[in-house]
Amino acid sequence: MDAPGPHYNRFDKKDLTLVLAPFSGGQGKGGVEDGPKYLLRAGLKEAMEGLGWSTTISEPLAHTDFEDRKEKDSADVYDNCKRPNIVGEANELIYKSCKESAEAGKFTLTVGGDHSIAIATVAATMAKYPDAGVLWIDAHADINTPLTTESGNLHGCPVSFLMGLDKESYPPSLQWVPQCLSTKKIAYIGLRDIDDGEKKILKDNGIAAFSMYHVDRYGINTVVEMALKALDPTGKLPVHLSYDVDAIDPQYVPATGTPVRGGLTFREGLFICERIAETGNLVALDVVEVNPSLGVNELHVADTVTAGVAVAKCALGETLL
Ligand SMILES: [Mn+2]
Repeated sequence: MDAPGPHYNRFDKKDLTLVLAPFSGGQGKGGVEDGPKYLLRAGLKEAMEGLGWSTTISEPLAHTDFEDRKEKDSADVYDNCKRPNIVGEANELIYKSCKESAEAGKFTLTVGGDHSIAIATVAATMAKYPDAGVLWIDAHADINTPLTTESGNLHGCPVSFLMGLDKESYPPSLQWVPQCLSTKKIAYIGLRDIDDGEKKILKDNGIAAFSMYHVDRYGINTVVEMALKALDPTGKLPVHLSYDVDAIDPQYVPATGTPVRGGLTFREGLFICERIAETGNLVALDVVEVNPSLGVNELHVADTVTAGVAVAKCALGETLL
């Protein structure tokens, strides 16, 4: 095993694509589309470069006004699902960018936007690394299907689309999504707000799900080890980290769409990233659900945005010493 500390031996060079995904159509609130802008303003790109990553920005959504369509296209519904057309189209564009990055042998860092964009990011990782596992850090499981979702917001459904759960219920605009993720290749950390339908899916499929109870019971270090083991007992396979900032307690990360009390401390949230970086297996990272519009004051916004940048820094090699 490598010495402690971050490793990126899977990459010949430290080349990184920073994919901007300013998309809010997976949920109803405005503002999360400004996440990338605020993260960049807080120095995200420079931080990556400071850690030795040659960073290229990719803007797959630059030519389509999805916000305008979100506002005006009231016909964009399918059964229970809200805005499936823009979710499907935006994800197709993001998928192309992420896949291109992965195929070029680069690390892919995607910043949202709401968590519906992980349909694209995970599918792209799986296209290049079919044996990869997904570590999903979140207060929510995001594994509703069109049949179980109560809100109809598709940011609560990306995992089910990737798995092909209840696939007969999918809107046409999402039928392109490769059903690439096995129920054995995802592990959750941070869960604390799960719908009844989701609980049943998690149980019926034996999905590795570590809630805040497990974090309290075993401590974050043991929980991360258990999650990694569940994905890959050998510790050798690639890992995609999909990080919803609402996993961290709203005390530290208040400006997010669906905050839930009782979350990870700031250090626990960063430790997960540091530890995954240390495995040398991380190939892609998503940082999602930073919503600058939902801060009650400037401090809320600054806390949340800097937490998002810190997640990326810790995953990409920053250490305390
Ligand atoms: Mn989420």
